[in-house]
Amino acid sequence: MHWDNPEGPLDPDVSWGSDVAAQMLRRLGFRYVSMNPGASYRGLHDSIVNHLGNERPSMLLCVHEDHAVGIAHGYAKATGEPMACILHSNVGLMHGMMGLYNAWCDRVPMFVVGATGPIDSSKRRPWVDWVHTSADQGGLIRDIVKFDNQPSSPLAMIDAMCRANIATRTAPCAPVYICLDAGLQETALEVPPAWPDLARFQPPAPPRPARNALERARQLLAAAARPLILFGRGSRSEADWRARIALAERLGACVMTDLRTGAVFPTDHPAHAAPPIPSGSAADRRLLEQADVVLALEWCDLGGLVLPPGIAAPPRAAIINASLDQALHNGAHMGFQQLPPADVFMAASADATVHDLLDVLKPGRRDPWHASLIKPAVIDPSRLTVPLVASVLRAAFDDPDAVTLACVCRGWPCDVWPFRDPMSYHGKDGGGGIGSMPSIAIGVALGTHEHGRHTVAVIGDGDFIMGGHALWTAVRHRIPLLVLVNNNRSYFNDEQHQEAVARRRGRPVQNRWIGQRLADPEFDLAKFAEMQGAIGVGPLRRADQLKPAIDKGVAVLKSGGVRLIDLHIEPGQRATIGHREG
Ligand SMILES: Cc1ncc(C[n+]2csc(CCOP(=O)(O)OP(=O)(O)O)c2C)c(N)n1
Ligand SMILES: [Mg+2]
Repeated sequence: MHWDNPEGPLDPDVSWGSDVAAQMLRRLGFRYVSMNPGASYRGLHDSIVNHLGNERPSMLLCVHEDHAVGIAHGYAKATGEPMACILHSNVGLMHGMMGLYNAWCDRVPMFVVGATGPIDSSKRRPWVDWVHTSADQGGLIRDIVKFDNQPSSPLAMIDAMCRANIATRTAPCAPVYICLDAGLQETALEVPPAWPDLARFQPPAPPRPARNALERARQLLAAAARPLILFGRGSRSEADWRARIALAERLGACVMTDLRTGAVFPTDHPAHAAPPIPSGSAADRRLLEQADVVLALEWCDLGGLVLPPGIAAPPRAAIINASLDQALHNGAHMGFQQLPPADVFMAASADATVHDLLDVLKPGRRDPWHASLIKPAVIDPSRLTVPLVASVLRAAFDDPDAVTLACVCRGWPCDVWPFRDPMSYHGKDGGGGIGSMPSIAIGVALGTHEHGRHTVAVIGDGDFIMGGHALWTAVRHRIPLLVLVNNNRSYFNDEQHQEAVARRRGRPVQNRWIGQRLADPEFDLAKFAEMQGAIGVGPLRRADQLKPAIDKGVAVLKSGGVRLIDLHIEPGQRATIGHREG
């Protein structure tokens, strides 16, 4: 990766308000900061460059604040750690807001630094400082961050940044926002502040299940003949991954996972009994109807799974729900989903619950009670389909299990490409805000590259066209990435919605494409990539073009480059999911 080195002597003295904020970013351990520049934080910008030497943190220059947030989001998905991100005044914050909403819904940590002012109006430059000053800037996003603060002195800055750091890293995780007054940033300090001992300002360990709730769960699970485990959000740790497998094998459970969240359980394990598509498949329903105990571990939408529209009553199974999510529910947005019923509700970390259950359940090993309902994908080598793409891509790597899929498009065949470790796949955008996946994929690549993994992102054309100018940042900072665009020249998800509405109303379904097709002209995505310094290939229209293009793409990825392959996949060629999204 590549970071810009400043020239000339660094100023080691902490002599300006913004030097304190820059020092705190370093002391809190932030290695990178994604940003788009702006005068509201010109003080902090100078401190990062000329006081810290653009090192720990190093700046990742983005061409849109949505990218700055998305990259921090992807980095958190891959590493479980927050990345810092700076958003200029109210306008940069407004640009970054959709990404923040995605990050909030995805429950990832993120340390967002903002700026406003000068709050002291006598220090404001005419016009621009006035339009870029808001009375309560944090109020724009208060509903989608865990903590926000606008400190008014260097000591208050230290306090606020320590507190925000603890908040964002405490489960359930979510972004935090510290807004720095431009006037305070540019105030000369008489003496540098005393730094806190950060070892004494660490986040608490995630809460474990209460003893009586754990005992009740143990009894239910020990007596269960057909336990079903729903593994939702979980850590990236190998030890937690192994513990989940051990729990499923101990109980003889069937397991479900969800493509909305990152890999938490091997999809090719015999216990993994249903395809990991978002909830609502026929296989999901069959398992739910037969299970006698359901153990939900931070499942992202338990209410929607057990009581979707059209289902009159929840399954008969006893439901054990371990989740911390309720700590983030507020009245502003309904991302808390439908209220799920629970016979045992544990306000506990899902991963801690797995370990605690293993401690109290009798040793042993049982086979899953139901054979897998995952149907093998049909691969027709003569047609350019998503399953063919998956199988050609997999064959192109010597060690495909060392590849990280930042994201996959609809219809991705998890039997062709199983997830076998916590770094193999990183889930969706969290809030359903499209345009974010290119940036999230770059953040994932940044977080995984140092672990020797290669990152591939499979992105829809609508999503890519909205946010694809994020590729420039990957090229600029030498973050290797292979992007495959599943290009059906359409917002196809929404074509399906229009078709459904027309059917219900007895109107012509053939008009479903109007206001949806991305054609006449078609986007030239290869040029779009080339324009940003990446290598762009395509459009590929025939199946026989796939292997040579993917083989070259993998070679570019391995040599540290950024390559995009535009794949023209016929509209309509994707798996239908239970509930359409969007
Ligand atoms: C910011 C935003 N705008 C619009 C939508 C509505 N929407 C949901 S999916 C979708 C289509 C995405 O197109 P593409 O990435 O090409 O995937 P496809 O459905 O074609 O597979 C749209 C427009 C959204 N979810 N977010
Ligand atoms: Mg599309």
